[in-house]
Amino acid sequence: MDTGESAKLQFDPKEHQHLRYNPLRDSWVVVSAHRMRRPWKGQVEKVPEANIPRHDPHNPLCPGNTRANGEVNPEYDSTFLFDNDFPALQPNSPDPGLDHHPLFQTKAARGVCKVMCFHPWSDITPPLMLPAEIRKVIDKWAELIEELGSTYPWVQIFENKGAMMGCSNPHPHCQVWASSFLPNEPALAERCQRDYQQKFGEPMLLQYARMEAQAQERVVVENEHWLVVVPYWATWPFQTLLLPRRHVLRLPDLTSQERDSLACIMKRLLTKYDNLFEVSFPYSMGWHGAPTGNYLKEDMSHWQLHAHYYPPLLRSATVRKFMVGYEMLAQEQRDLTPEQAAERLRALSEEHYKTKAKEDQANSQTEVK
Ligand code: H2U
Repeated sequence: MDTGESAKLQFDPKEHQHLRYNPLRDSWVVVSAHRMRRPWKGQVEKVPEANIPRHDPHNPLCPGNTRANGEVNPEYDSTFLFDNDFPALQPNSPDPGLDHHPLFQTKAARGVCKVMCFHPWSDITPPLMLPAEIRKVIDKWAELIEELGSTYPWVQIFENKGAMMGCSNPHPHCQVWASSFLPNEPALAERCQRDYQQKFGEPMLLQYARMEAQAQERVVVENEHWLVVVPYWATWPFQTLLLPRRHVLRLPDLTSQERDSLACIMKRLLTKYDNLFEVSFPYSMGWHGAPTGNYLKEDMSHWQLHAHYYPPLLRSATVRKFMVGYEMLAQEQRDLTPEQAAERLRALSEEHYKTKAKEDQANSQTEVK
């Protein structure tokens, strides 16, 4: 395996492939940054639609329009929450009964699915919303965790942004699925954080945020209450992890000041994302906090609230990272180092390219006059 040559080389993470450990998933990722140099002749994605109308009379998510189930949306002027008309989880599904064979196991799955529109306009996205408007979304998220979490052990808030991430509608919105079971990803995060606290005596992500804030190498944006990093173990090219600096278990525990501060940091991060390739940046994002329902009565202090952003783009607005062959059959692999990704995001302006373009246009018109 080792030809003896490797001993003579000085390790450089940008040049030499290596493995990194993801302590939240108890798994490893292959980092091979030198692969960014390979030519790309593969699939080229469509650039996201730029001319979305503010109000489309046929879009079921717009104010005043009729949805698939015949219900008419109110003329909402802020956030708007409704039950998903095509829910993957329903509250009253019958029990499948038990099959005791280990190869044919089944369990009951119950829950509710909701959709939340962020804003009445279809031509706006979170980075272009005002911090006060994002704050309303955060308050609604916290309310939903409180309300649905009073009975359900897991409430997953997630946003699929852009057609590339399977989003079916350009209107700014997220989904909320509450389930009677702890899904695989949070169950893994639960086990890993519990084990870490038992072994090292501190919540994993609290310690992690402190160490990243000190090192600065992978920090993208930060403020008094929050920190965004490209995690040491990131798998998606420009994946980020949003962490509070204080120990917080769940969204409803955030103070008013922390929520305002969260709205600001989300806007800064998402503006940088859009500025990277001057495109409305696609991603799937979601919140992970301590489980709820019956877990509310248990000590969950090993948990730390956090949000994951998983964007698929790699090289440009049209070339994405595919998690296919090796990733599906062997192990996750990434092409640029998390430090390189963080550096690129950090260097980007916090003024949105669309806002800047409008300002530049206005200035040039003033000069002509
Ligand atoms: P996505 O864009 O992430 O697919 O979310 C849109 C959701 O909105 C989707 O889950 C729901 C779809 O079921 N929806 C309704 O509930 N009613 C409608 O009339 C259209 C879309």
